[in-house]
Amino acid sequence: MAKSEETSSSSSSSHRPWESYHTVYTNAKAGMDGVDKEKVQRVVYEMSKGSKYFENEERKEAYMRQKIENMRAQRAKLKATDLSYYQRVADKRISELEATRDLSRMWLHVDMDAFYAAVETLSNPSLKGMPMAVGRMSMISTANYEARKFGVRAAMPGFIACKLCPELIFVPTDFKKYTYYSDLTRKVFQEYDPNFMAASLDEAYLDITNVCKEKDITVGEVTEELRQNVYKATGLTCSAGVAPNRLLAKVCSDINKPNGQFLLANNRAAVMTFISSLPIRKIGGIGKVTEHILKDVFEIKTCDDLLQKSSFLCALFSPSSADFFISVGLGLGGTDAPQGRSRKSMSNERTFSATKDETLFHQKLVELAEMLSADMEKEGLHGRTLTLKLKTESFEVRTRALTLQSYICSSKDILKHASKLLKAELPVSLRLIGLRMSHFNQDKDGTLSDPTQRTLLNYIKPGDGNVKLVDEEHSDMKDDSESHCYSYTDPSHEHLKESNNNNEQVLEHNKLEDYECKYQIKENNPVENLMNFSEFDAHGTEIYSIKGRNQDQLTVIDFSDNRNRPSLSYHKDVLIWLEDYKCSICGVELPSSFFEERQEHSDFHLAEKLQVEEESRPSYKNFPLKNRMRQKEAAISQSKGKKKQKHSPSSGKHIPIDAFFTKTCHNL
Ligand code: DCP
Ligand code: MG
Repeated sequence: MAKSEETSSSSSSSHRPWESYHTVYTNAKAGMDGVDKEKVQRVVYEMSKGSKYFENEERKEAYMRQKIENMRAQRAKLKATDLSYYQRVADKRISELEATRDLSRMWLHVDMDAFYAAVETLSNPSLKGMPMAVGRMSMISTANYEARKFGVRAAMPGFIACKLCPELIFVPTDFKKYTYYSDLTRKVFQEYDPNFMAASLDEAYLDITNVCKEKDITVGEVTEELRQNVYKATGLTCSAGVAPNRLLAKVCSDINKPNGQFLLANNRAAVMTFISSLPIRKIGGIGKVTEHILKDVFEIKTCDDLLQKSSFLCALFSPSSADFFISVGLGLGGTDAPQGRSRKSMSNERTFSATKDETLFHQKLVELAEMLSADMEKEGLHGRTLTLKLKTESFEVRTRALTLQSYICSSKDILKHASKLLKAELPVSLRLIGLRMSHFNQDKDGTLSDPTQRTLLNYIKPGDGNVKLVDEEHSDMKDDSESHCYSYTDPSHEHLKESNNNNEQVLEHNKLEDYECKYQIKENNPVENLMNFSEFDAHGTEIYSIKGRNQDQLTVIDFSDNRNRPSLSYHKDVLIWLEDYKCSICGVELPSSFFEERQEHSDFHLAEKLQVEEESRPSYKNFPLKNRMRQKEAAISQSKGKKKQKHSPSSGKHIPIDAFFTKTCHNL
């Protein structure tokens, strides 16, 4: 069938279904310019169709289409008078945002080339020149540039990569090695900017304004020198971009990858020229869904189009989303010195001989809480996310985290929450207990801001829609079904900081959901909005990724409620990002800036889990493989014929698509 589709002269997309099948791994990365994108799409499509992963992709696609239709309908309702009004609103915001432009700093974004793959090649030089991927059959963490020529890339399942590149060599991940090399690079970065911001193991932002003056050399020379020093220290190459702000610096570092650099002058004309033809997708913070909505509803393809269509954006998006889009159109981004951000977490731990002695555990917790509190006090820090680390007798490492609604610092508070986390684990035999505090809040002037002002938690009422949250008032760790909130900050999204909300009143009448700025969720139906925003959920354990614009947080909230899902108990395999970057299920490391890849990765685990659950059903096991395949084929051709007809809940074979929209259908 694939062949006839391939040779078909018809250009109709229904004959080439893969053309509309976009996953994160059909999106080009550096080194993939000459790749036959259609071939990659076709292989990905052919190899994943019929799988749970595929079904989930279809659900996401359907969800996105609905969003687009909603927006189109809203757009069609705008009258000429509305548009001229919103043009005035937009013009005002453009001039206000323009007034914030700061061209006084030079930011450098440095990103290692094919990082994990390059490290593996250092340890095994025979891999040099061979197409190679780091990861497993289930998922690839990265691929070297030789493999990328075949369309193989990070976040792609290994079995698909093998199809694209049969010669592909797989090397398993080894995080110790990557951390070691990352530390070496950071020592170099430190010499150029002691306050550099590490965005992940392989990338960092440096303010090189001062070092250029001190060394009295040009920006280009400093960049060249830094890259050489990284190479000397590690044997690894990196690429860099320099621009007047971090948002643009990140875009620039990708331009001459691998082993290259790109400098954007710090003057307005250069910035505007650069941004004018830049595709919106190149911007960190504009992912697949946003890209499609902007393209399909407003014909916005380049950053300049964002300015041209600013009246529509102001009319149909929340003020903060519109501000973000306009500031991208103006080429604005974060320029401030990241004070108070250098410390992301503080932790301590105690090792002892394995024991079940709960009195000893308590004693250790008291010590740890006191030490942690003292350390935090020394630096004037207050934190919201407390993580308990345990190592069991059998060396299994468990981490349990909770995010509070208010900041804490006292040993009493730390102990109270740590004890709750520990209690849920008892009885247990342990050999290590550790505590970590993260998610600090300290404004530049040292004052604490009010976390209740802008946290997502504000918009979720505990108990609403079976949502359970851990916060000061509502945590109930006695319950078997734990809940975690896990938050992290993405420095690359600093430009997304909410600016003023002058337009709030004006735009209030727009009933369009704010699909990105969840902190503007209407209080009256918060869960619904969250569901609308979440692009995936799970059977039994629901994980919602919410892209928060406030304080640039991306928050993953685990809403586990087993009442509605009796067949599944709370699973240990809830995906959270340990230490801000490690997948708690498979250990794959994904920096917080890879928002979309993280979603994709979560989807993958979700699909994997659903597949396992389905296959473990007695009816499934007793059903011979051949028949199962036939049934799958039949289901595919049936669904093709019926154009995405929803599965009936009674069919029992697949999770009905409706199940994923139950809380939102009346809203769509
Ligand atoms: N990574 C991952 N899974 C992803 C993306 C990245 O595990 N989906 C890991 C492996 C990468 C590292 O993060 O080596 C850095 O990510 P980059 O996007 O910077 O990719 P690379 O450094 O591998 O390649 P390059 O930067 O040259 O494009
Ligand atoms: Mg890299």
